[in-house]
Amino acid sequence: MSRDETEAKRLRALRREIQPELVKLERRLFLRSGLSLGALSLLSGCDLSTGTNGTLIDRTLWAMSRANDRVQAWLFDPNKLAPTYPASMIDTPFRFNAYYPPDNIPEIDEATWKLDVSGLVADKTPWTLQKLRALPQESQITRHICIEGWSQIGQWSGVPLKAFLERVGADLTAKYVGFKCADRYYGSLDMPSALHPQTVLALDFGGSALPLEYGYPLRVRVPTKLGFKSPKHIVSVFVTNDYPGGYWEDQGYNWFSGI
Ligand SMILES: Nc1nc2c(c(=O)[nH]1)N[C@H]1C(S)=C(S)[C@@H](COP(=O)(O)O)O[C@H]1N2
Ligand SMILES: [Mo]
Repeated sequence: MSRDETEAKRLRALRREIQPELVKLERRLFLRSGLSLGALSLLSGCDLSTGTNGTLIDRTLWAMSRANDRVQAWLFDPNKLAPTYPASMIDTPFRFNAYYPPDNIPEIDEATWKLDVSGLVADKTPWTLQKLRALPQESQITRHICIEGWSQIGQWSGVPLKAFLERVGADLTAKYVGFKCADRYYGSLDMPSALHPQTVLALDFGGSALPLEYGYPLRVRVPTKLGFKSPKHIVSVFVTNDYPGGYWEDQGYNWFSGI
């Protein structure tokens, strides 16, 4: 037997050995975060499921199965960044998704639209699009992962939610940031995820104003979480210690759903 064959045999045996541990680990990840290993690897940029370097994968999985506490801590690390991509990887056309078909996208009157701010904040003055555009903007190319089993790469730009919350004098020690939308959608984030450097109030998609179907005029974009945690067409932001839930969360989806 060649050295490679011996190594492959050893790794296959190792994989068989850790299989029950892996199944347990994946189950625990799913229960804690609502993520499969596949979705987790997409969000984290960590190739856990496929690849060419079998040795590395096996070692990674082995390490994960041995270090569950570390994996859990890593899952909830608010500073862990979602992977970013080059412009050449942007998917066009981008997929539309909502709990209704495209003909039901809410109509927004730009002249009267405003973003209401309420709850545990010092300044409750509503915001216009013009005022939001005057704040420093942040742009990123990230992967949007829908729990229904598809993912696409897009470019979103806007105001980092952290900068916005600081600007309105939000109580950053509060537990939740909630959002209400122009349709019947609503959602909420844990404060660490709201303050995450990649979480933005997006005004632009692919370099121009958000198209109607992708959340005009303002949407939340949270690349460290599954797509349903990014409400479109938002009309209100509030800071609270009372769990606000969310459209899908209240129907059983895992609330955290991120890394
Ligand atoms: N207001 C609103 N926001 C929403 C939804 C919705 O139905 N209404 N659907 C969510 C889900 S499940 C996904 S996958 C994304 C889809 O965003 P896209 O249309 O830009 O792909 O929006 C999220 N935000
Ligand atoms: Mo979704």
